[in-house]
Amino acid sequence: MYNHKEIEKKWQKKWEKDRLYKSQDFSDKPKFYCLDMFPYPSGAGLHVGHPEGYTATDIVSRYKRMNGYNVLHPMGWDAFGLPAENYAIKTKVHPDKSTHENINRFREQIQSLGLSYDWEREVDTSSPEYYKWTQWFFLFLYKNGWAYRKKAPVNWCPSCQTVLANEQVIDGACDRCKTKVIQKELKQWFFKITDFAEELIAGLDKIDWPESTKIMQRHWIGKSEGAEIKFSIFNFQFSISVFTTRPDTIFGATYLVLAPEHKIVEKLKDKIENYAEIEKYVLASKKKTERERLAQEKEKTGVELKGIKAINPANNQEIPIFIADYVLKGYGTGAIMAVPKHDLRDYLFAQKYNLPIVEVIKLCEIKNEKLKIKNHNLKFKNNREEELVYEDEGVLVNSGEFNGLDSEAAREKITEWLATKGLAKKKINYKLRDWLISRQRYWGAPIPIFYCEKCGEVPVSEEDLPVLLPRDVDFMPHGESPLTRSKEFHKVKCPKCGGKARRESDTMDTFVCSSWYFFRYCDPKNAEEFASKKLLKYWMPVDLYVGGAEHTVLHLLYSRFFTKALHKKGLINFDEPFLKLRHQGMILAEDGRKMSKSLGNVINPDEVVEKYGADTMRMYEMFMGPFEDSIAWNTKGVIGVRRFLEKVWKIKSGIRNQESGTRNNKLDGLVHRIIKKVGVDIENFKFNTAVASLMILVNHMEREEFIPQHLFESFLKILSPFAPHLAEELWTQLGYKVGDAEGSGTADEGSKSIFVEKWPEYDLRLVQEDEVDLVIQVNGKVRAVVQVKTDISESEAKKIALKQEKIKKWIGGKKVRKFIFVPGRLINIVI
Ligand code: ANZ
Ligand code: ZN
Repeated sequence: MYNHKEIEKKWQKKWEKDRLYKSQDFSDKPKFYCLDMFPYPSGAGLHVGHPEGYTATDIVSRYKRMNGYNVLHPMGWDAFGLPAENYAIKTKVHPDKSTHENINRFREQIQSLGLSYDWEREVDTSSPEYYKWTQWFFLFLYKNGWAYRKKAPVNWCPSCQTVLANEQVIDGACDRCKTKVIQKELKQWFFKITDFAEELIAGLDKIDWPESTKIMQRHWIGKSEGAEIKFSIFNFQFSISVFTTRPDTIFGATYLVLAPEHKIVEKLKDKIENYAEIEKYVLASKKKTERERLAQEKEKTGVELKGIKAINPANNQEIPIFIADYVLKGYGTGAIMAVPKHDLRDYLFAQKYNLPIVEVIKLCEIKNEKLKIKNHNLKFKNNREEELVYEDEGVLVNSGEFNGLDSEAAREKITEWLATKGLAKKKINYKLRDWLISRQRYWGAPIPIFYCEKCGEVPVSEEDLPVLLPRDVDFMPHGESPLTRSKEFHKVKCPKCGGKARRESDTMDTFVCSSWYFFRYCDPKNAEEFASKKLLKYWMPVDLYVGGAEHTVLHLLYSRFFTKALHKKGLINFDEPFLKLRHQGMILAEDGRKMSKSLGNVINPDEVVEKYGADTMRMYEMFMGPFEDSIAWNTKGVIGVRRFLEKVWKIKSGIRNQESGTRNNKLDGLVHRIIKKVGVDIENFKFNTAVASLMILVNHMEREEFIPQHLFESFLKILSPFAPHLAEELWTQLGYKVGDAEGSGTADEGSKSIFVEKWPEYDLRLVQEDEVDLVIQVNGKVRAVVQVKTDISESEAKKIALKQEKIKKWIGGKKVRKFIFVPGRLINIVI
């Protein structure tokens, strides 16, 4: 009987004892680095979604090993983070304790799935051995001018007296107490990811990632090309620069709008007649979050700076200047030229404040088909405003000497023209902002900086790392970083002058920890470097990276940024960390909804493993459907997979070890075809069809009186990445000694696991034998070729031939006079 409980535990122990999955640093074999996104060890334990990706990488890892690769397949823990701290606030359990309990549970759960990780490389981002190097990365960026401090707003809950992460702010209110969240300015640390904007875009072209993820990254970086144009202020020495992507519309710019925080507002104080009103507006907009300010549906508000005017450099007209919160301080120059006829936001604003609307771009119907189509889409988008606002490109009107040019040419010409007068320059802007890494939190890696009364900001020297996270900290919210109150932590002297100093009390965003963990796996025990150059050179870049598509834009971007920074400084010889990326789809509950505790529809992986076995669980998750698709759990499907494995177990009793020569021809061909198919499917992440092929094969074998052992062995080998425990068990039962799991401690001489076997080769002849190209002729002329079974009958061949669209066309409704059939080769239709 197939007793999964006994088999699975037994082999898991044995594999661990034999260190079967240990990766060798350096080897003659080609290397393959196969990585999972490491989990956050949450209190809820493993979710059935985790094993989906983990099984996929496990299959690939086992397959690659059997194909002669030296595989690095590690696992670890993204252990710092807010949930553990919140849990601590609620229950008073120290985050270190709860986190490590969770890690132990996760590890056990993962191990129960028989995943082939090299556990000797396990990393835990909350351990000092690890975060020492997270701090090292901070210093590395700092020394190169890529880490700096500036004031920035944080979400602040006045009732909880604490800083909130963005995800803790729900509809502008504190997630916990529902108090309205305000913005508070704090001095915080940033990483200068913006220095790498261009490289981060360019690099995407050379990596094999899902197109949708690349698009999200490009979008996030948000490159836009345009010009900075100077508008002088009437009767005043200052001018205002605007950033625009549409210099072609400048003759239609009928007013300027500044962000409320724009510096010039203060400079113009004496000139502005309604300064009190302006100040009030500025104050009010400071209270809004950026998201609120940008909300499309919100009515636009603003105030005119009375008493001053700007001059449109294209037509020298005097135009009014407003401040309005729909213009953001942090983007472009924080000022825009408003073109109400051709920009919807400007249009709505102009309507409200009665400002002139001038048309300068017209759709040219005859000249340009493409524009017509674009315009059609726009109408669809804007519906009501469609006649009034034209946001697309076209031909210039009301634009002096530029009339008649198309937008693209006009952008160039107008920018050039203004540039000769020193009023414009080409400019590229990025939406990407520098990465704010300060967290006013306890459970994270301390930022290795001192503040000295005399010397100011002083970096901790590398020899003094790690800056240990003090253990006895009151992490209850008191309105400041919890580390501020640790006396122990601040008992320090300035390393430069020996004077009075204190440590930075913010910790780092946990995304910093996860931006470099894949380097650490290459050399996890190294105490001198985050990883040795040699090992990085050997193992990196990651050949295959698998994880969910949600929440990964930032992680993937930050990891690429770290890689590019190291590369720029010559510390590594590659500049993209993840060559190939794949995302698994989401596993939904049986009812088709998202699994959630409150809906009570969560499937517990432990129960599935307990009841049906890890091999069933693994194979079922691979069989559910295409790997990237979101699919609902189905217990009937689980049972089906279990039955399949039981069949495999039963078939084994029909194995005959026969002399060669007595080949089972039919089965031979099928086995070879499926060896090929499973290999190709694994390479292409088509695990579901690989499992389906294995099932077809087993159904055939079931019908055979006996099965030659060599064929069954091949079958076991291709089954083994999917159902490793069962395959190993049957492999030994066939007489391959793998040693006794409870045995003497050392692996026996000659004990050979199925996983050190070679992936079976297929016989090209046998693969092809089963299918042939059937040539279809009409009146002796070749009109089509189709793939058919080798042994196709005449009547089947006729049917297939007549079904082909091409053939139907050639026959054209005429009567068929006769068929000439050459078995396995050709059919000729005579009309
Ligand atoms: C004039 C104009 C005419 C514009 C027109 C658009 C259409 P992207 O593509 O996102 O870079 N803009 C510039 N800085 C801004 C800021 N700080 N806050 C809000 N809006 C800002 O968009 C660039 C366009 O967004 C710029 O081009 C500017 O409006 C606006 F028919 O200038 B445009
Ligand atoms: Zn000092």
